[in-house]
Amino acid sequence: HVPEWSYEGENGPDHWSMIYPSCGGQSQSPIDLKENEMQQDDTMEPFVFHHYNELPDSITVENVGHSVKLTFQMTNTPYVTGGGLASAYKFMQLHFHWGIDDNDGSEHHINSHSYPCEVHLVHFRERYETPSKAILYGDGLAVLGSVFTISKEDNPQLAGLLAGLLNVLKPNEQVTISPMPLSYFLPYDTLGFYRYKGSLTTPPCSEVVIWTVFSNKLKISDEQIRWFRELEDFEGKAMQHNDRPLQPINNRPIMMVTT
Ligand code: GRE
Ligand code: ZN
Repeated sequence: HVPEWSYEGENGPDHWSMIYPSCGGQSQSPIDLKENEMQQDDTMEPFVFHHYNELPDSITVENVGHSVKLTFQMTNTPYVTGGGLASAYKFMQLHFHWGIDDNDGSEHHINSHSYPCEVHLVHFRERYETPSKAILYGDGLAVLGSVFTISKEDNPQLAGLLAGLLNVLKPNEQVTISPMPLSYFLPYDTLGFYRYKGSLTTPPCSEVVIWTVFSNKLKISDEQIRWFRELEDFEGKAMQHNDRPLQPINNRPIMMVTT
């Protein structure tokens, strides 16, 4: 199976816009989040995370060929309000981006520093009813991103997920893993964050995302991150990295929230 896009070679990021025009747009993600070029916003109310601490009935892990995606089966769908968002955004899925080695792999950079891994919690605006309708609007999605730093010790909160990866080594494979709360994928302190308007970081690169990247970091060990790189892509090759290169900011305002 030859994919329409990939992270290397003929179908790599420089070529995405030939088939997916939005990928060549003016409000693309990811970007370098430089604090000295941001405006401080101390009027924004904090986020409120609803049902993020509840245990789901189950979690499905799927190899989607260019990443690994988790969906949560639960009675009360988690949703987020506050944090400068206009209204409620419902959780859809989370997925990861990582790099060839521990020196890079995060999609966003913070003060020109790249981190080895980044998780994206993708939400759609509830008033648009479905994800497919939401992506027709510039404020259709809210993605909450967190970068990881390397810890000496394994992060025990990731153990269940990483064990599951062994069962989804090939694209389209799925496995159910033991339930854990969505809050495991948010940093402990979510008060500090960066905010800007951007895009999906994968084709079709739709410019429909209100981005939040938390300034606090999650933790993962080098041994743990290696499991992600073992996953196979659509071409049967190891998914060594799936981080899109930095995109131009083009004068977009970037806000920094610390209160
Ligand atoms: C991605 O595929 O990486 C992605 C989405 C949706 C929102 C943001 C994002 O699928 O990075
Ligand atoms: Zn992503």
